[in-house]
Amino acid sequence: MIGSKMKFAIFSPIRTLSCKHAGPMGFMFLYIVINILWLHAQTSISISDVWVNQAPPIVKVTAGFFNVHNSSDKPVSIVKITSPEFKNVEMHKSTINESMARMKLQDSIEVPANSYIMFKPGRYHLMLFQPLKKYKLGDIVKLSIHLLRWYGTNNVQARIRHMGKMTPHN
Ligand SMILES: [Cu+2]
Repeated sequence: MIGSKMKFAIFSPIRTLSCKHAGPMGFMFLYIVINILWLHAQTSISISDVWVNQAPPIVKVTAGFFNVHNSSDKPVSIVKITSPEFKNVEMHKSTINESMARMKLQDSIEVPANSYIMFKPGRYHLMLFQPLKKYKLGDIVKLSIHLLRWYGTNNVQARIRHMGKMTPHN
């Protein structure tokens, strides 16, 4: 009866968890699962080349860019981006429709398995509204990239750069 023994070995921690008086074994099991998921999430998503455009002082909105690489075998979605240094941050996608450049608010952006997405002028970009202070070239601003479910949040630092004449919407 090896089969039933194995079944018990696999399902008993789950049964322990669903039990009203979850014992130390149940907590240990949960702790291990959370750690495995956390470790997996930490190693599967990497953010690079993060920068924010230096807008003229009177302009209350600017654009931000980065690359996101998903090295896991499952798609991972970016669901929100926040910054303590801007009142609001949105994710946008630029498109050209009947030779008119438009942008669309994105509730979430999925990074396919073993792939990457580049946020760059004319494509995906961040819109950062109402900076809480003035920034000069080379300054650092903080961004938090929130991922779906247990993938958690990546806190990154963005450098203030100048993107020249190119706007995120063309
Ligand atoms: Cu936009």
